[in-house]
Amino acid sequence: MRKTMLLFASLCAFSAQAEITVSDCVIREPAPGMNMTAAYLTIDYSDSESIKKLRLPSPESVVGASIDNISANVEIHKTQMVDGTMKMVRIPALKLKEGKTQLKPGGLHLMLKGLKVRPKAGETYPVKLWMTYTEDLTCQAVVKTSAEINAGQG
Ligand SMILES: [Cu+2]
Repeated sequence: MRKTMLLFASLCAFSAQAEITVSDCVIREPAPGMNMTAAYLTIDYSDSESIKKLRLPSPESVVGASIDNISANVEIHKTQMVDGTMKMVRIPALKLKEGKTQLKPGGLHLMLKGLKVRPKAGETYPVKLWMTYTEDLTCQAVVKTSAEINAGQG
């Protein structure tokens, strides 16, 4: 399955030049005793004329992610109200709309499960986002404490 997608992605990447950038990559320092944590980032996407001409069967999407040094199991989560409480729900893919898509506390985020190492505030790790059609995106994520992340929320 993954192989087929990679082949398709590489064929399409040849002709489709979408404008996609990733910024503000942050990994939350895991809480004591927790074997998982979250990562946040902002994706800025615009369909170029060349990608529109391809008449792709679905919007460009993030279908997964890897942060090899930390976790082999990264999921895309959204946060939603279920029976009166906020719950995290796994989604199979994150469809991109024109403009900015923010992964942030209390909303969409990457969930890093089964931590191989415990990231510490101040460290940086490469994050790779798996795309449906275009080349994988990468960014350097900075590890921040929960206090730092909460303070940056404004
Ligand atoms: Cu989550």
